[in-house]
Amino acid sequence: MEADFPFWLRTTHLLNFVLLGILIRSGWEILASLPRLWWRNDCKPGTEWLRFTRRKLPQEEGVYTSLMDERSMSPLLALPGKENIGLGRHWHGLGVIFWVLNGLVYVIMLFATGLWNRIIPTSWDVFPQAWESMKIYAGFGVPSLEHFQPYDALQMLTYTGVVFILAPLMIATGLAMAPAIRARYGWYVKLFGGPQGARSIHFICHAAFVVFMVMHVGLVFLVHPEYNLPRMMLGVEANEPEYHAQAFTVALGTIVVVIGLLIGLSYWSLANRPRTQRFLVAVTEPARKIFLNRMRPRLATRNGLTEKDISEFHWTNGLPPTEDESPEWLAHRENTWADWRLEIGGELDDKTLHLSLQDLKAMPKHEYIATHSCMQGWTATSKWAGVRLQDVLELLGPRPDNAKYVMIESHGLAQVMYDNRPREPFYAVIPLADIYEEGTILAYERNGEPLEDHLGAPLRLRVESNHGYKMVKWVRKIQWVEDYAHIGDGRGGTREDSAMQAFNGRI
Ligand SMILES: Nc1nc2c(c(=O)[nH]1)N[C@H]1C(S)=C(S)[C@@H](COP(=O)(O)O)O[C@H]1N2
Ligand SMILES: [Mo]
Repeated sequence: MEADFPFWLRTTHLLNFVLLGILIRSGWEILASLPRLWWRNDCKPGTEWLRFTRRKLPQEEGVYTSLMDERSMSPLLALPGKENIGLGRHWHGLGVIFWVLNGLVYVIMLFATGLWNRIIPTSWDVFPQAWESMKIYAGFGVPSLEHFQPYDALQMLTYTGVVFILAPLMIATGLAMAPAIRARYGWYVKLFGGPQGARSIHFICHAAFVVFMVMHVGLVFLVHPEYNLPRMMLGVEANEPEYHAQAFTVALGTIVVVIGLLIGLSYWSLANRPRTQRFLVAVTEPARKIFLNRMRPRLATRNGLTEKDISEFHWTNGLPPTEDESPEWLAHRENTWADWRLEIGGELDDKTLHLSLQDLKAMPKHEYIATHSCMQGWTATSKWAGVRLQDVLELLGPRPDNAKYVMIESHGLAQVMYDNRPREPFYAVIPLADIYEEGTILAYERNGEPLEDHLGAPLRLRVESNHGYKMVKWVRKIQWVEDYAHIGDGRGGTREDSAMQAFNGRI
């Protein structure tokens, strides 16, 4: 009877397995980049509720970077493994896009074909019946076949829970971690207790998914396999032993092939990381363009943050320049920035200006409260103040026609280069839309105080719809550019180059 397990059901089910594999394995890569979970949104060291590292964190701010906390995972477990958070995030993005599409097809077909009534309970009797099944399983028994029509009460409840509660919660908490969403719909992120609540719930739901998958696969082989497997695998209702053997082989073979494929993706990814990055960016770019790139922050009105949300602790990524890295920056700091100048202007401009901190402070000041999020997973909420990037750029005169981006360079060097060449100055390229959004400032103050050294003194960039890696600290120079292909490795920023992140800092 083909209708029982129709082709669309078997196909979406198989794809779901592959895509969940991609999501879980790339999720582990992302978690490994900061192997700690918090409920507190400032991620203060020592307040984790769960950690996967023995490393003890210093309590002092600004001496330890999140990059130092990253763990290397085996490519057998994580996608791709070996400290490749950028590629891990891209794989996660690809997984999400296709998993959500596949899930939509499944749910639409479920209702279109009426098969929904097999998994969604319509009577309260399902609870006592499920309880009975549970007692049988607890005694290592198996409910008898007539309970499976085709699913028993416990299965119905579990499937309904996974499809209609767990999966949507996974999507909802995933969205709540995107900086672009947080800067625009702060109230939404507060529903989960803030970004760290969302991150922790996302992790707990993932654990539930893993437990479900293990039990689900296990029970398929243990509970009336001669009845289930031929229907699921072959779409036939046949209890003859030869069908059973065939279905068993197909089921086991499929699992082995999928696991092999998932591990293969890791090794394929690591074999040529720039190529993997290009491939994953190309596949995920349309979805990024449609959903995240349009979101603009509404800092003053809608992010819902108040003074009460300001963090007690602020993580650091990237330590202040040292004597070898920038003697110049150190000399300016000694001199409390009196002779320090921000250089603005470059190839596309007919003039170059040198602005002192006093010049910048004399310009209109913009101040707001926002939550910083590092792509590795930590967050911190602060009140930032500074001058709008667009106001500073206007001092150069009208924007040159061919100017498409602003390139921002730091006094500091990149923490690492992916191919181990000598470290180059940290830089980021910001597209027009981000330059003109509310809250894109060159900040010289945090929480009403001059910027501290580790936070980017004397001047750092803030682009609230983006992840931290776009927000250059210890800014030295800004200029209009037409393209970024010729800058660095041509990916639009130090973290894009070295960690192979997306050009757009929203994921
Ligand atoms: N010059 C420079 N700027 C930088 C970095 C860096 O390593 N060097 N790290 C970036 C990253 S990945 C993050 S998350 C933020 C961290 O900002 P914070 O140290 O002020 O918290 O700075 C960004 N700006
Ligand atoms: Mo970061």
